[in-house]
Formats: sequence, C-alpha cells, structure tokens
Amino acid sequence: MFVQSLVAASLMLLAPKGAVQTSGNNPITGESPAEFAKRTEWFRNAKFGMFIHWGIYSVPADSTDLKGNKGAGEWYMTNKQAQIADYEKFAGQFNPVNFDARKWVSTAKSAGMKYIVITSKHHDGFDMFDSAVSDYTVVKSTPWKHDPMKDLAAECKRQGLKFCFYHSIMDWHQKDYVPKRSWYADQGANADFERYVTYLKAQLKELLTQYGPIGILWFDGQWENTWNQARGADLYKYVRSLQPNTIVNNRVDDGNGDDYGTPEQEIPTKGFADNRLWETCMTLNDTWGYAKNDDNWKTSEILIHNLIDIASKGGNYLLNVGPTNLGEFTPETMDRLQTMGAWMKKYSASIYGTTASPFGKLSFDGRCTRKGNKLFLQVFKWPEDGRIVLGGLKTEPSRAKELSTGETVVVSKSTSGDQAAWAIQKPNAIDPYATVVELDFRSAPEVVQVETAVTPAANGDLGLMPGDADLVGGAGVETRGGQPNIGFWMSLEDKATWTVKAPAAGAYTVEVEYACPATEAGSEFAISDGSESVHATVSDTGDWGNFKVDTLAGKLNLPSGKSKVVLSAVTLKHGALMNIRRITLHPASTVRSGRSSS
Ligand code: FHN
Repeated sequence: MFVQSLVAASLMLLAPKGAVQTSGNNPITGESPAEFAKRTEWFRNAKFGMFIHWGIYSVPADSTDLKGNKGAGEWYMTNKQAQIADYEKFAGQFNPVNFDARKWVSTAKSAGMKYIVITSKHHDGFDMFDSAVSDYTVVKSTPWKHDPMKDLAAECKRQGLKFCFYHSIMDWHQKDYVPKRSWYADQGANADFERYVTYLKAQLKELLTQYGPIGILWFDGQWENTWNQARGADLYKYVRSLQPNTIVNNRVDDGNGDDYGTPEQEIPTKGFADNRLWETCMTLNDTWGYAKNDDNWKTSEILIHNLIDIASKGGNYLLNVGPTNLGEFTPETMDRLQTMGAWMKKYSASIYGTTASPFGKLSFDGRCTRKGNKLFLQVFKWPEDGRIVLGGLKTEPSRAKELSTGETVVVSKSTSGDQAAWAIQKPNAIDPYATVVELDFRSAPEVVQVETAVTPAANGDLGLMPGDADLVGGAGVETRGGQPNIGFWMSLEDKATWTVKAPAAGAYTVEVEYACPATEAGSEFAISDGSESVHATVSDTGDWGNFKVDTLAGKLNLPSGKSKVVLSAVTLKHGALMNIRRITLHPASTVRSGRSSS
C-alpha cells in the first residue's frame, strides 16, 4: 500500500495535478481538446492494461532492505545500498532462457488487457532494450544478448495490443545523472546533467523510432531536484515530436502539459475533476519487480472488484506483473490473470468503452458503468431478499438482462414510494465475483443524486467504512489484507466525512481500527459530530498493514436523522497519519437529549 519510501508518497500528492485537456488547448503543444480526445480515444476505451517491471533486479529477486524490511524488488540498489560495481554483476547472471513474448502477450490479451507498459529502463539505469548510446544493456551486458522489446513490440502488433514503454528519468548508474546515491564513492563531481538529458533524449529517440508505434511513454522517477517542470515540458514536446500520437503520463513532471494522472496503489474515491484521464497502477502483491520473498498476493476477487471500481469512476487499471529472471510469470500471476480473464470474457462489455457511473454512492454492494443509453450494474453481493434497489433513476428501463446469459431481469418500481427508485431482482445466473445486469433505455437515462447514509446495524452500531467516506485531499482507499482502508493521509487538509442516519438522538462511543508503524506514529486526530469531537494520538501497531482496534475516550452526540461525522488530522508528527480500516460508533448506554435534524 503505502510505498515504504516517502518519495512515492510525494508522488501521491502530485498525481492529480497536470494539464486538463478538456477545457483549453494544451499549453505546450497547442493541441485542441478535440485533437486530444482523438489521440487518447483508444486509452479511454481500453480501461485495462498490463504493467511489466522486468530487469536485472529479478536476479536477486529480493525486496528487503538492510534491516530486513520489505520494500520493492526493483529498488534493490537502494534497499541494499549497493555500489554500482556490485549491482552490475547481476547483468552477467541475467539469462531469461524461458522468455516467450507470444506467451506474455497472449496472457495479457486473455486477461482482457488492451495494452502493455514495460520498463525499458528503471531507476537502476539498466537498459532492457538495444541502445547505441549505452553498453549497460540487455544485449551487450548479459549472456542472453537479446532485445526482448523487439519481440514484444512485434507480438503486440500481431495480437492487437498497444505497446508502451515505462522510462525512468532518475538513473542510478549513468555517470552524468545527479544527485548520486549518498553511499556512492563518486558523488558526481564531473557529472554534467545537461549531457545526461542529451543521453536521455537519445535513448527516447531509440525507443520511439525502433519499435514501431508506441501507445504510451510512461515516465517515472521525476521527483529529484535536478528535474523540473520546464524539463518535463521539453521532454513531453520531444516525445510528441517523434511520435505525435504517443500519450505521455503526468510523471514527465506534473507540469501543465501532460495527458493523464497516475494514482499508484490506490483507487481515488471519485474520478478526477474536469474529466481528466487517469489510470491506477497497482501491484499483484507488494512489489513491482519480482521478489521471491513477496507472497502477499491480492485475491482475484479484490482484483476484479478493483477493475470494476476503477471503471465505474472513469479510470484505467494498469495491473503489474514482475517476471522472474528466467522470463516467466509466477504461478500466482497466471492464476489471477486467468480468473480475471474468465470474468472479462463474460462481462467485458460493461468495462470496455464505458464511462463513469452517473450515480453517487449506490445503496447496494456493487458499482455501475455507462455506455450511451445503457447502464451496467456490477453486483458484488446480492442481499438476502434477492433484490437490490437502485435509487436516483428517473427514467424507466426499457429492458433489463443478465449480461452474460441474456436472461431477463425483473425490474419494478420500488415500494419505498421514491419515484426514482427501482427494485431489481436477482437473476438465476450469478457470478461468484460480480454479476452484471444491463439496463437499456430508449433515451439517455435521467439520474438524480441521492445522498446515501450509513444506517445502524441490528445492534445499533454505525460502521463507518472507507468506501462510504467522502474523501477530500490526497487520502485514498486501498486494499490491505483483503480489506479496504483509507491510506495516503499526508496532509492536515485531508478529511473523511461520513453521512450517518441515527434512529434517535443519542451518545456514541467511538472505536477505530487502524494501522501505523513506529516510524510514523504520534500524530493526533479528531472525530467530530459537528459540535463536539473526540481526540486521540496514533500509536504504533507495528506496520501499515498491522491493524488494531482502540476505543477513544469521550463520546459523540448524534441527532436523530442524518448528520455528518468527520475524521481529520490535528497534527502530523511525521509523513502520514495512519491507515484507517473502520470507525465504529457504538450507542452509549446513557442516552442524552440530543439535537434533532431534518
Ligand atoms: O519508484 C518507482 C517504483 O519502483 C515503481 O516503478 C512505481 C510504479 O509506478 N513507480 C515509482 C514509485 O512511485
């Protein structure tokens, strides 16, 4: 979840920025919104891609640092504070004799993925392509002596997937890149960063002229002080000058001229403002580059629900694979992608080419996507009574069917009396991950926003969950241990607000399920009912994924009916507040006369 380096976290704070190509012309190229829409149409429709982090770091395949903490496999040089000469030895051991481009691309295609973004060069500076300006390459420095990018570009063309490159601006190997790693003997006294930019552009020219059409140039590693928005704008223009149709992500440097946002390891609560394009990139386990010590694989259910959730908010899902040093996908990778592919085979029409749900929070456990005059309801879990209620829909569907079988689904006016609410009966054909109901309309469905509220469980508890929160700021929902939590809480401006509906005015005790490592503990937070609040200091739970439950001192007083409960940080002692899995309001035994609300 929360990548162990604050560096990644700083990316989170930057990710939503960048150009908005839906209003004015691109400030760098002058491209109009219509031209931008045409260039990015395939990306908007694709919704699902494969990220591949592959390099010589797959030889040690070790994501731990010198203290044994788990990080990311591709950060081996930093995790181990390796000298360049020691790390270079892995190039001589990189011999992926089982690499099979056709199998890799077929696996992506069968999973329902429409594009592949692969690391041409990661921060370690090792080139996984054939370069005339470097000897530190897969062709010149390994016993394999082969350029896998040629094979993958050809296979993507043959199988109809877009071929895209990841390229790191930061380079821990190249002599002219600065800043140098602090443990290096050479601190770059003779480095010439302008010469490095010339080298960077020379390699980008090779990538953009030797491998055919490149769908996306996925930049990364733009956060160090030698890079800036002016350099980013220059690089954006340079890439587009070589391949005008290539899409460039915001990590070229989050300037005023990039094409889309890249939230990482998290799914924004809502889509980006102004219809800005965005793509969540995420690992299958906890590391991008293969690490034999990382077995924290996400379940297929989480992955399928993530794909649906992202599509329902108008984004793309870039799901990462870390191939081994032999050039193979791990068995867990194959298992997850095959399961996702089976679901997509049934229901991809509810994902590809769709736009975000027109609804606010739904009253059932599921999501919605839209395609013209159709709405698709992806139902994760059917209630005991076998029906869901869709509120806020003023237009009656002309037809409803289960998408994979065509079975007619019964839709009737909800008995709640709400003219915009419809009861939808569970079909016979149910999918274990998510069943999709297609609603057809003779004209564009009219939708009104319905505010949903958290209502009490049978025992009177009010359970405030991450997915029900209205999040403001950089905080976002991610998955840990198979359950959602709010993470990336990096600012005093961040806020989580729940709308709750209490049956009567009353006092509630407050219980918080949270996680925080010792290095980040000590911040203070408050939970407010609008007039009073309870405060606490975050204590150490051992790790970002090690959750514990604390009951806070004090009580909240809720009025009968709807009201707001707000979580905010009072102080941030280090970089982040905590991860929050759940806040539970328990009715206190003593009930005070409370305020009433509408
Ligand atoms: O530092 C990299 C990391 O290794 C990985 O490549 C991710 C993928 O988005 N990007 C950076 C961390 O934000």
